[in-house]
Amino acid sequence: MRSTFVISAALSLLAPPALHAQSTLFRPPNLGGSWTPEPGVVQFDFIHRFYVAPDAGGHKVINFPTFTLALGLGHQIAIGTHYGTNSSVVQTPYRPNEIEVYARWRVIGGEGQPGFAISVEPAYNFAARSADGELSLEYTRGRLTLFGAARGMSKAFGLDTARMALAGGLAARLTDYIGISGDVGGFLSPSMRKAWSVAIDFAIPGSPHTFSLEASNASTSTIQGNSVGFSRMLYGFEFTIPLHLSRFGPWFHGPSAPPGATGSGPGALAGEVRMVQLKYAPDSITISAGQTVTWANRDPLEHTVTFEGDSAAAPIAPNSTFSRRFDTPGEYRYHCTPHPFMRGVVVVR
Ligand SMILES: [Cu+2]
Repeated sequence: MRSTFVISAALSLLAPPALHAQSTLFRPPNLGGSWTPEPGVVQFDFIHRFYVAPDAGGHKVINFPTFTLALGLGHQIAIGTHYGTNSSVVQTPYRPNEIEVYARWRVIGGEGQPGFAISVEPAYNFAARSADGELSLEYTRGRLTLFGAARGMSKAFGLDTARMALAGGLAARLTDYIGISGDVGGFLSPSMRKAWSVAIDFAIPGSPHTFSLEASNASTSTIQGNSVGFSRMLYGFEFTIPLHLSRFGPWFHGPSAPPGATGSGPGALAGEVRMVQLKYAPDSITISAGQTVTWANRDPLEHTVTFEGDSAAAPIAPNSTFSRRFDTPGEYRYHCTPHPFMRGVVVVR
């Protein structure tokens, strides 16, 4: 029992928190998949692809960046935008600035969860002036996720042509930190070049970031850009940056009043739980309905008090407190998100 605890504690410290946070280990480069940031999380991704063109007297690097900015709204819904600055999607008239706005709803499933995940994504591409959409299906078993997508565009490439594209891919996690992924997709018309990609994906230990090294012939990461191959092979990378907005609370409130500290009646304090040496002390506290518990962080690192079903608990800075009032009798189990082996319970009578 004790050795199990020590092992699980050690593993929890080593486990990358990125694994379930819009990680490139769970998506091939040219498929949107079912990526949906958690509520209150802004996802910033940067995809940079390039080729080296022979130029007069030297070499010139031609770059194809796509920025993704998305916000999780809760209920598995996200809104966002993809912005490709050197797009080859719309050629007549040439519109290299390609902006796509989208919403995505993950109807079932979750990132890396076993079984199926399905998401729907309506979008609008301002360069093509086209209403686009993607229906995405994923199947995860162990370290492997398979992907399929059906795409529709009302005005593909800015031409007056509605088109459909299909795509498929896979992501295989060789370890918790390293994966490989790839995909192929395109229009049903055989005259149009298919888009493809291959990548090696890394989770950066101890951070929420993931990183991919990619090769692909697709220039932008929009529904249209992911559906057509360009005349050259591009190399590049993708870097994912989830921004938990609650982390920035101390900028505005000072470290002694972290966001997420729920209001509480000052006279109803029932007890204090300290967070010290990676433990809640005491780890079980019994109070009466209507009373408030305060957690005080006495460790030199951030903890959280995350109740079951509460995905966006705010970090509690060193020497800060968090209070919650409990009005309904019951057992309230909680843990620390960065240190999941830290567990406690509030019993309300
Ligand atoms: Cu902790």
